[in-house]
Amino acid sequence: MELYGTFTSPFVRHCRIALVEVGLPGELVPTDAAASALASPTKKVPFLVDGGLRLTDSSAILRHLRERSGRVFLPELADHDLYCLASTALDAAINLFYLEKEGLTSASSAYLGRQAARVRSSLDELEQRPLADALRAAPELPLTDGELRVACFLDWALFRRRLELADHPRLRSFLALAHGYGPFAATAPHD
Ligand SMILES: N[C@@H](CCC(=O)N[C@@H](CS)C(=O)NCC(=O)O)C(=O)O
Repeated sequence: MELYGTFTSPFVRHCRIALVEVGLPGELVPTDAAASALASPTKKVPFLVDGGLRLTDSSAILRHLRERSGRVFLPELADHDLYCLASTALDAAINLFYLEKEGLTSASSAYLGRQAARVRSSLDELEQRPLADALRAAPELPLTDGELRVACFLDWALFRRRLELADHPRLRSFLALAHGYGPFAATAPHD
């Protein structure tokens, strides 16, 4: 099984964590934007090749990995919503990141302003959600996929200096807990 992606992408990171967790043979094939533009119809990473199966989105890849190890992907509705909330915020934050590299900012576009507001309000909402902070008695337990998506989002945004968590103490302590989880720590973003 080959997972194509970069060492910085939070979507790829979530799949790398799942690959470690499920313990199936598989490897990350480093792929830059130019290569993914040729190799995947979405022109995004991650994408996955497993024999004759080709998957083009992290959600389908995670479902495939979880199901291959006999688990149900996102079995709890609340965790599924958490996953979607973090994914939407992450999509918006990544769009802003790419567009700002080209000189387009939330000050110059009403739509980008809404994207920035979406990231902020999602962060405020995440601060209120029950995450595996001090509430979780056994920190060595794997995080849920909703929680992993939140952790991948936050860690990427901090790595890229897209946000600070000064006003979000619960998210700060949640992320500290995630850093204590081996597969999360082992997949930290780097250029
Ligand atoms: N919905 C996709 C999003 C993946 C995504 O946005 N990947 C980014 C990297 S973090 C990408 O490849 N962007 C390239 C581009 O937008 O041109 C998934 O969950 O896999």
